[in-house]
Amino acid sequence: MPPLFSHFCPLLTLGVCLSVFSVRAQSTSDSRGPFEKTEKMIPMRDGVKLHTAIYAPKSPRERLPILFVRTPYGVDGADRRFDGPLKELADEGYVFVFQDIRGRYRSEGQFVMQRSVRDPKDQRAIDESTDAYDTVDWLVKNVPNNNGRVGMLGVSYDGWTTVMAMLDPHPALKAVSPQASPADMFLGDDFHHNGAFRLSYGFEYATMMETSKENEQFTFDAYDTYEWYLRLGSLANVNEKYLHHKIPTWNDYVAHPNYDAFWQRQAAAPSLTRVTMPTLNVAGWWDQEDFYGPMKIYEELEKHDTKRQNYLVVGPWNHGGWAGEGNKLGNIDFGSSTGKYFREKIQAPWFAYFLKDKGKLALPEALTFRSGTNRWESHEAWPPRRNVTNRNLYFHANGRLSFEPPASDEAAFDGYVSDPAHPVPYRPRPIEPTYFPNGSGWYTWLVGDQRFAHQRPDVLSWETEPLAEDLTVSGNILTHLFAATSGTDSDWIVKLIDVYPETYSEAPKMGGYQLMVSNEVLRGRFRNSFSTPEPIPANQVQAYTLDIHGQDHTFLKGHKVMVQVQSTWFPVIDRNPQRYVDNIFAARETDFQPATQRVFRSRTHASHVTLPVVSK
Ligand code: PG9
Repeated sequence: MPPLFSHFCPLLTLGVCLSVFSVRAQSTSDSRGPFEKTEKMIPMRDGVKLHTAIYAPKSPRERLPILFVRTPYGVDGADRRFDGPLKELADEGYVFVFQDIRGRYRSEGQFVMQRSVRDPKDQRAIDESTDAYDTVDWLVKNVPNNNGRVGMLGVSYDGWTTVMAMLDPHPALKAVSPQASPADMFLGDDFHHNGAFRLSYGFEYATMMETSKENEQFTFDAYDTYEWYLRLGSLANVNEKYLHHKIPTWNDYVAHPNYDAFWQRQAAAPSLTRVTMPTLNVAGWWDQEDFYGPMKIYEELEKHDTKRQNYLVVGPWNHGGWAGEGNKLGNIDFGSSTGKYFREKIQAPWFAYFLKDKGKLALPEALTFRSGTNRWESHEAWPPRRNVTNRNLYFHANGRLSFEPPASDEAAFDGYVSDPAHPVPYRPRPIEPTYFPNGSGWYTWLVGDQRFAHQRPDVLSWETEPLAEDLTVSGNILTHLFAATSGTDSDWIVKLIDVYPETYSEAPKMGGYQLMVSNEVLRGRFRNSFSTPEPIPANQVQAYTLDIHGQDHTFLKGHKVMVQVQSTWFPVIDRNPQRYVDNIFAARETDFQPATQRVFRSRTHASHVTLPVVSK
């Protein structure tokens, strides 16, 4: 990430922390010639006006399509992106339009976090879809020399506003690229994963967005937020001590601890019942915010994609990482400029094809970057079916992992004590605030070396022998855990890890590196239903199925495959009290208790990870 862009920047793909820059001059000039900037307050159907910045090339050679971004993060300084993440598109030639969504920055109206889709029976209702529609309608009628076609794109929140626009689109909206858009905040994106609350992100994002109309970060009195969140104690203290019920999204977390109508209505996934236009879905394998979302959006649209208009690209990126060069993420080197490749060879030609009738479309159904071998791979479907066989990797005694199932019927298990008073940090401390202005480990924690957790007494590990040949996994990875807890609720966290050989000659620093390739958490109370939680019967073996997500990765010859299991991941996940309480947000200090955990590896209770293995 260029230094200018590395700070406090929820929308990294746009490459600018818009809120910290002041407005630039009205006319901007670069190698492509000057852009003329105009600012408009565009009226929506209910009279609310939205602040919109329009950048039109001053002397276009032809009538141009419009590329439109809707954002809650402020649009001032958006033209800086023409020399950054939007360069390839700017070189191609578009009118660019950036809009502050309702209630944010200089737009009128009220901001609602991921405003849910309107009731179609209510003629007067508005949502992000109607705001996009009304704006597109105004743009095609009022922007001089436009060719009548509009495209939308954006990352994360801006990806989600793109998804909303495609649900019920204006006829001039012809192509969209939702990138790292969340699809379901309870099941897999920013605020919860499988019902486990993402404490640090949920708290810091809600306060950043809802303290005022502009981004405003919560001020911690500790550099190491691990310490701060631990001192906070139970979640009830958030409103009692800090927020005083003033942050609507925090109040929603508290009022909706289960997957109820509130979360189901907010989720985009159920609305994706038709493909309304060509759609380029983009995701990053190591997206620390929204990986579930783009994969789910692709999957849902794919069910209705009779005209083959739904595409998927997944690269070796963190959240919005395709805005940068993409050669490296943290310590991991991918051997080429994957971000530049995406922008130049995929995104720019894709929009030019649909908005300008230019060129040929050479994109396969799904294009994924395979880490390990570090190559782009084309697929006829995602998850791929051709040459892929599911193979189970079983947990054994003495930390061994193997494709052989356990033979013995003995109640064999490995165990640990999970203590919420001493939770396992999710990344090595100090854990700076998420969008800390002086840099934060947040952006790369998913590729961090897992050795810091490996030998902890509250983390279990199993690993294979060094591989005799490459092992490629391509598709969705499932974990089947047979586990018992002495408590009545528990989190189960599973991490699939590529262990580099100690004699890693090309890069000695990487010797023994433990690279997490897939991971997930399941809050035990939701093992049978996300809507109706149930206590876990203490000390009884339960079967847990946990989707630890898709991957396209080669464990190279000589590397080992490792699985780690633990029950805390703090403070990215709040501490499960490990005593069942109806609403974890109302738990008291006295509800928190250590629990003895057992993970079974017998013939009848054979815990394992199912890998989609590619045959040669
Ligand atoms: N991950 C951010 C977000 C999107 C939507 C809702 C809440 C958070 C973002 O980067 O925009």
